[in-house]
Amino acid sequence: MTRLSCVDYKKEDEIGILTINRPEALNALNTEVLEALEIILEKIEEEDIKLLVITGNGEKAFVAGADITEMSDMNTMQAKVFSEKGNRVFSKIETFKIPVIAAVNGFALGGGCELALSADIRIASYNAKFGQPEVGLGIIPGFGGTQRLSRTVGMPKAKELIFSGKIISAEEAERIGLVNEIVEAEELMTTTLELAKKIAKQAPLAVEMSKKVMNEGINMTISQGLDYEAASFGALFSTEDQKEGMYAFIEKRKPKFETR
Ligand code: CO8
Repeated sequence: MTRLSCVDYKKEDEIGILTINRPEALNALNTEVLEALEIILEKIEEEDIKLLVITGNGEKAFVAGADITEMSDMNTMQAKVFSEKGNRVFSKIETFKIPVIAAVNGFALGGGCELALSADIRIASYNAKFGQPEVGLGIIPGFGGTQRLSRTVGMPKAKELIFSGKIISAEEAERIGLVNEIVEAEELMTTTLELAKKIAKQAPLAVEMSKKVMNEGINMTISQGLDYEAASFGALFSTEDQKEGMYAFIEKRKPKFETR
């Protein structure tokens, strides 16, 4: 287990687990937490893992937002710097080579919802709650919410949530596509790790490339995206994993992927 400030990291087989550990403030993100996340994420990038899980410590909150106390007296420049710091960390998560799953164990509000949005997949417990309550504080989402929420749930729903600041249940979040799956709180980690292990069994380069092609393709025209897919599809045919995956099928055995 590595601990830096209020962020814990441990490795379980091929899966990394990152925990925001500041339960006394419902895991709110202050500068210290963001800086610790930035440093730890850089270290994790060098680790031999196939998937990263991000969660919050305690039963109540995933992350209840950016730290309101710290933000309250910021001036324009400080707020911009804080927003850019968060964006740097969350973009790193979004573009992480390996898949990232957010295991949302409670409140995911403001910056917490934005952190979950930067992951590839969100699994939530029934007690999780989601929302972007920033307008009630006189600000707007500043860690990517205005961009990633609409790309995830569509512009009308994102506008409804951001304009009203309303907090929605895990069931509602699942209904609108913000959450992939909801489970009982005590099953959150088991379910998340089951999915993580299933992903970890697939050909690593293929998983990595599908993430990249999907993430980058969404900002392209459909024809550019299809060209990008074809080029990436072709590139995988010069990997051992493609030969192993296909020959294992033909030889009726389980593939043994050696990459990474
Ligand atoms: N920041 C700082 N402290 C917090 C935060 C937060 N976001 N959320 C909770 N806490 C603290 C509380 O102050 C309290 O501390 P203390 O015990 O010292 O009084 C402790 O955590 C427990 O919280 P509560 O007593 O309030 O617990 P409740 O169960 O009564 O309520 C809620 C739980 C509903 C989650 C409530 O705490 C709440 O509304 N929190 C704030 C939610 C929020 O508005 N989040 C959005 C923040 S803004 C944001 O995230 C913007 C992101 C972009 C930033 C861009 C940079 C410029």
